[in-house]
Amino acid sequence: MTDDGLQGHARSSGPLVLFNPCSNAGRKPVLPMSLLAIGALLEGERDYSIVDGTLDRSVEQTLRAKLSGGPRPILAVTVMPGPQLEQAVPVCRQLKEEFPDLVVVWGGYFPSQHWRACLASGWLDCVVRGHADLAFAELVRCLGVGLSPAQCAERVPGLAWRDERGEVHTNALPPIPRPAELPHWNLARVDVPSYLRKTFLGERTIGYNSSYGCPFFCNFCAVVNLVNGKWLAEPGERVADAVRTYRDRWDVDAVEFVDNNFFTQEKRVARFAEEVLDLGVSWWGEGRIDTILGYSDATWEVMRDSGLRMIFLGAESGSDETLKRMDKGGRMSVAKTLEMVETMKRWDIVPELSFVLGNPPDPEADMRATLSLVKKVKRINPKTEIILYQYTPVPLDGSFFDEARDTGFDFPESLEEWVSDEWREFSLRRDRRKLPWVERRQHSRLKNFERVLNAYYPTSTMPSLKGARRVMLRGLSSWRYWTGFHHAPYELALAQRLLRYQRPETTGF
Ligand code: B12
Repeated sequence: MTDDGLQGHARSSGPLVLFNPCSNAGRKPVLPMSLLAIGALLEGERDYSIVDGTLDRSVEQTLRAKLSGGPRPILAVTVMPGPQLEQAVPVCRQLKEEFPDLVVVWGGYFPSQHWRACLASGWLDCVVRGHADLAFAELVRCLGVGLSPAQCAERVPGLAWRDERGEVHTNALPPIPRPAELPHWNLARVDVPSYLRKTFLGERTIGYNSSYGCPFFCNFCAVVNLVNGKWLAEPGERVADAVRTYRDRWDVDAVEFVDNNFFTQEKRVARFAEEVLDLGVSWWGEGRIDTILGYSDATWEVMRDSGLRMIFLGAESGSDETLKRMDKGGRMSVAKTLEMVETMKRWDIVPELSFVLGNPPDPEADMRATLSLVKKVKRINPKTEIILYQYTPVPLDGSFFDEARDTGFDFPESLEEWVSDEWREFSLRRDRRKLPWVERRQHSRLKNFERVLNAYYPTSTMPSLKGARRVMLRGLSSWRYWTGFHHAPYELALAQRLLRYQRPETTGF
């Protein structure tokens, strides 16, 4: 990286702090991979520290101390919709008051999509949208010589900023960098042992990300807004090296690949699996049913033998018509979902199916088709994990979003509104109050079905939920499961509360 065009500006290298707001009330820390990724491009050029709100219970004090070390500090924050936003807003607003020359920069899924609401706050200085590994390093260099975000605009792809008249602007998203060409994360920037968790996969589980993007355009998925159908990845060998390093240095015995689509390329996955065959590490990842169903038996075998335990798969709906309207694309169909759960039973790898229900315009019919498919899947492969999401709009023109808007739906225009209780629940994809086309009775039906399903088939991803506890839940719920009488399952709600029943999609494993 050169600093042509930056000569003549006095350097100011105040503290640079990368902040991961608390992402789950359960305080299950997940390696802040977004920040490790953007930090990697600064190594050797600009010092920085990473602060994690999920780990640090006095995070504001920590941030205050770290930002007090020099002129024009920079606070760079990664933000997902939901709990992270809820912590990021008050903390950043307060720190900006205390440090008037602080530059607050946001990045990640929420600001990449809702940059106008972010800039409308007045205290957030700029956003770098998209996969900003290279763009953020360029912004830091620019700010480092005393330029304002607006003055950096021509140099930073993906930048969204406010000009001196207060008007907001955005550059086009940055080109997605090639993960194979990016520097490795500097894991010395975080306390890795604090991120090792006991999960159903292993005693010492940690996360890794080996690719950016997804080649598909499902219209309920926010990833499309960041990558527009592109997918770029590290080669299998490099992924295996990362896992080997985890194993050798921290005795990791399980890895969660958080890639949006880890299984896009069979050759890469097979190469990775061959490379880690002897490591004794269990692993989990996300992929597409129609893609993986096309894999050879040899690839299935090496995946199983290399420790693959479960695959997160977007089954989405029990209606082929809805799959079409979702732009699921590829060769996806309901028949493929059934074929997949059968195939995975044969290979003894657990399918974790996620469904998106309550889609406009006819959520009733849509829900009926999907709930009956869920029962069919459980008959074929009872081990299948089921995740039921309420369709929650993402700003994607020409999709369900248009139909949602036709019913009066629209996003908040301010961050203060986004962190209100109703919109927080909205972001967790579990609430109907902001979804005009979903009636209360439909939503209760979904929640009641979910309650009964999770009692009759409790998740296997909760290490603490075994033996008598599982039998008790199943016993309590079997009459409801088989009669289909799901109304008012209070006894099951109480039992699950007593057992601290955890849902992987909100808190991770
Ligand atoms: C790990 C993870 C979690 C972890 C928490 C992680 C953490 N940071 O503490 C857990 C399991 C707790 C979690 C929970 C939820 N999550 Co989540 N999560 C992920 C996941 C799988 C990986 C994130 C990651 O580390 N990726 C790897 C890094 C390298 O990539 P990245 O994050 O995209 O970062 C790049 C860019 O975004 C950008 N960038 C990111 N941050 C920053 C910051 C700055 C300053 C800059 C300049 C750039 C930048 O540059 C980075 C490098 O290219 C993503 C999907 C995905 N694969 O990204 C979903 C994802 C972000 N989660 C999502 C959601 C919806 C949730 C939940 C609301 C789910 C729910 N129903 O409860 C909750 C809410 C939690 C919350 N808000 O606090 C959605 C967001 C969709 C949307 N509408 O925006 C995603 C996209 C999944 C999906 N496909 O829909 N999540």
